[in-house]
Amino acid sequence: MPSLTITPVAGRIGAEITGVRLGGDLHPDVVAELRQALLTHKVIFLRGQDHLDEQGQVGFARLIGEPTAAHPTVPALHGNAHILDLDYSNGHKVDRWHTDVTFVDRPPLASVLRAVIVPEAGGDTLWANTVSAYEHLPVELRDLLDRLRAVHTNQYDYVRAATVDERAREHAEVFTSTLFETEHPVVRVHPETGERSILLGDFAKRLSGLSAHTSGSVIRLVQEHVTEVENTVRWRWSPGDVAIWDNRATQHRVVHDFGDRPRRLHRVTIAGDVPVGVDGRASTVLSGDAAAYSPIAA
Ligand SMILES: O=C(O)CCC(=O)C(=O)O
Ligand SMILES: [Fe+2]
Repeated sequence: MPSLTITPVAGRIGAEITGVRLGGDLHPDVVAELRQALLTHKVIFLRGQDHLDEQGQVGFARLIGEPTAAHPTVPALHGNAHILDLDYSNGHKVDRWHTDVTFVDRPPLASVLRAVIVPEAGGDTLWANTVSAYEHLPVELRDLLDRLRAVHTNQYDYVRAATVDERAREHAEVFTSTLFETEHPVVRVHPETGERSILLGDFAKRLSGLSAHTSGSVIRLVQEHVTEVENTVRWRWSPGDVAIWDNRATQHRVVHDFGDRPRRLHRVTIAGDVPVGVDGRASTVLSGDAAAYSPIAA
């Protein structure tokens, strides 16, 4: 079995992996190595996976865990119930730092994103390491965040998108068609590594027990810290590239600098567990039932 190579891309996050042809038939030893690389580097990149189609992408994802439905509210790609079609010409716009699907009580463990059509330049994606972000905070701030909880909701982009254009408004209507609201700890304990990780991002709307004003200030302060460039990696896509991130230890966002040029990616998310805070308290649902979206990972 040829062994794979792991080359870090940035100082604190991201690694490129070569010597692997992704698919549903990967050797368990290779899957174990990929999983370990994911835990260590938080996001891993594999170029040249042009052979992968939707089925192959889902088949590979199954080796990592159980695929979720495409999304709690957005319909799947026609023909495959697990694929979210991120087609930016459809009014889709996710240009804010976020962790995927944190408005439910069981955000995905990982996301597997495959580039189908990308502009020749522009449309890179950024990831931030929410574990190193936590570790680089002074202990006084870590202590504060350890004790906070935040309410995450999918009702976030409706008003903003409504001012954009018709396609974006329609997308927002679908996105928010069922209200989901979950209270998560601001610091979660990673179920596999035991690392502490900041759980915020753009779906976090307020901090429990604090005023809207104070919540906004604290969330902004933490988000600025999480997304400091030293804490990030940036990927320049080619068609056939696959990025896999640990959704329990990262935030990400697209760089929306490609105007109306076509850009289309397919995403599969893998079922995650219910986050647990430093005090042992799990996240709690305030609104919406995510059972049809995803099982809870053991
Ligand atoms: O389009 C991108 O680069 C990122 C989209 C995104 O947020 C996701 O795939 O979860
Ligand atoms: Fe995302």
